[in-house]
Amino acid sequence: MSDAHATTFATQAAFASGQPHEGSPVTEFRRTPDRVFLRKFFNRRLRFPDGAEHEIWGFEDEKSGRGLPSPLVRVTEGQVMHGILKPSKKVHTIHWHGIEPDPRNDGVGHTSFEVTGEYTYQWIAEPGIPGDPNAGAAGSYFYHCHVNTVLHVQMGMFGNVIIDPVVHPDFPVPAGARRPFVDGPLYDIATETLLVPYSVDPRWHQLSHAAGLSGEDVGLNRFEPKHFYVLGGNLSQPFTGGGVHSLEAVRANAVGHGFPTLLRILNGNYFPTQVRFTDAQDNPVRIAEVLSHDGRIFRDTSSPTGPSRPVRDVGNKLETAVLAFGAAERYDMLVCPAKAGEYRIHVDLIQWVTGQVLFTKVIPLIAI
Ligand SMILES: [Cu+2]
Repeated sequence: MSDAHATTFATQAAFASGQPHEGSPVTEFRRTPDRVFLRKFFNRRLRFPDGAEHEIWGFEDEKSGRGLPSPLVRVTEGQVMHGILKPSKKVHTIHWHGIEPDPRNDGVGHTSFEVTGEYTYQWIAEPGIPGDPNAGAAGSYFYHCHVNTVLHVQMGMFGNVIIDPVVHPDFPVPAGARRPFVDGPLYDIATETLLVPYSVDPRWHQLSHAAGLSGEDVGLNRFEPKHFYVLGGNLSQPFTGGGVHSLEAVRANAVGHGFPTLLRILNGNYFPTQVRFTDAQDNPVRIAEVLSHDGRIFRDTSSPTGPSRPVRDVGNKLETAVLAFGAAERYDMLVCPAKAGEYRIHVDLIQWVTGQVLFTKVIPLIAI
């Protein structure tokens, strides 16, 4: 079969380098926003916790400073989100990874355009309905540049997206607590924590904006990390002041001490990564209860007519001491240490061909 309207490309390189560039395209079907986020390109050398300095590209807003990861986008289901991209001199986009808006607002050049001037991305997070596996957007996502994607994401052009649920009358929310999704468990706002493994191949950080796009071999098939970091921090305060936001410790509520703690993980690496929860003597402890993956809730869908309750509510809590995941994956979990004291989160970076553990970072987990 042939399609007279289809465009074909002689090579992958021709396809990748031939993206439509637009100056400042209009946002179609524009609505009054509930939340507006400015995302301006920057480049800057940043000093990391191991003393190394790397050239980093990222997005900043009016208050964030020039940091890594780029500032959080956090909205509530039902809100109209506007994300204003100002790419500076060259072309960039913002891809809203996992959100799935229409093509113009999804920031993928292959299906829309790359932006040279300014563009306002617009999307609405769909409200959840208790027991409905097909409704609701609440969960953890991320945004990143989708121009020369493999390079630009490694350069630091990514940030986290969190969508909070609407409050349903059957699932009220007391002060100091929140739910990860409309009929999810209550968690403690004060200890909610973000964990983002990220590694650096310094060779990549010397490449230029369009390196490899015209078919020349610049070695983007070889990722050889020399540094491994765990970014993130406590989400009860915004990350400000720029620089590298590194996760030094996790504070979590012990069972019975207030609402449990929610940990949100985004793998900012290209290699498989795993987290292991142990006590202070490095014995595995099953204190992580996994709630959702990539913004999708683990529900019991055994009945074709529903309701589809969270698996934890039908006797199938997903409790574990270890969790492995690949690039760009997100997991949301409650962390429920049995008693107050010191625990540990070990984060392993794994070579994707050999399976060898290249780096391990140990984050103290202080249960209170
Ligand atoms: Cu970019």
